[in-house]
Amino acid sequence: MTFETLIVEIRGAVALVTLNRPQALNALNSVVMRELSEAFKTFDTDPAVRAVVLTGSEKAFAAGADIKEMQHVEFAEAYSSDFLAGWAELPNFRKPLIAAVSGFALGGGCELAMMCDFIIASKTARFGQPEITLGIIPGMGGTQRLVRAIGKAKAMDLCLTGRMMDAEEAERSGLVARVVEPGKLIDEALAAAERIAGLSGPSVLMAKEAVNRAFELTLAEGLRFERRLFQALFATEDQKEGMAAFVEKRPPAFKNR
Ligand code: CO8
Repeated sequence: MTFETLIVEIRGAVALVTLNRPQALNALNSVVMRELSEAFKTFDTDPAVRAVVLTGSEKAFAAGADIKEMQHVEFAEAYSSDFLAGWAELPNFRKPLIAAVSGFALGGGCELAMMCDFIIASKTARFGQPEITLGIIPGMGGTQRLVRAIGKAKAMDLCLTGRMMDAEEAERSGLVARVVEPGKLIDEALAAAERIAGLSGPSVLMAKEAVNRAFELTLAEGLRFERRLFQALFATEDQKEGMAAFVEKRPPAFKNR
């Protein structure tokens, strides 16, 4: 796959996607949006890709939506074209998706990281929603996913002041799953993705689907949904294999069915 704004490398069962607009600190323009959507559609239908890592550069995961591209947009045009709606497709990606964040993850960059299943951050990572300093507000989850990730107090602090938080604060707040030394970021993210890719495909997809439903459903409905998926997994060969392997004290050989 060849793109203008992305580098895609297939490493075994894992696709490593690197945002590649260094001249603009990986600012997210319409080309990035279109190319990411295209890449993820391909991964979704390619059985060889079993997990994805999304990263940026050492200096910036992404410094937000492209301000130069947005600068002259008018309301009527934004509303009629449902400006930015294309980004809403990404959370529909069904396979595991890890964000590996180094440097700035600001505005749309922080929102893009939050669309991933979890975030592994380098100690150099800085997260923020600086839209308020531009006379706008977050437009792709900064006022919604951030509240669910770190709670109202911190989300309000970030959205109203536009300040950045470092990796340590982000981990403490629950935005980030792991913080690693700068040179170890990609290795750690790839290792996590490879570990997931080696597990049973149906249970991995169902685990992701069930966790995401927690954001949409009441507790009672969520628990019922989880239980039905749990029960369904007993129809898979991989459940028989996983449990037999445990009992026989050997590694499982999953077949993804
Ligand atoms: N858009 C366009 N260009 C950018 C952006 C951006 N968001 N961020 C940086 N750049 C460009 C700069 O203009 C500069 O280019 P040039 O050399 O041609 O002037 C180059 O990248 C390097 O940037 P700096 O010289 O500013 O680098 P510094 O190290 O001095 O500063 C900062 C780094 C602090 C990250 C600074 O660049 C900055 O504040 N950037 C803007 C951050 C921001 O406000 N982001 C929010 C944008 S609005 C938004 O994201 C709305 C979200 C809507 C939903 C999107 C869905 C995904």
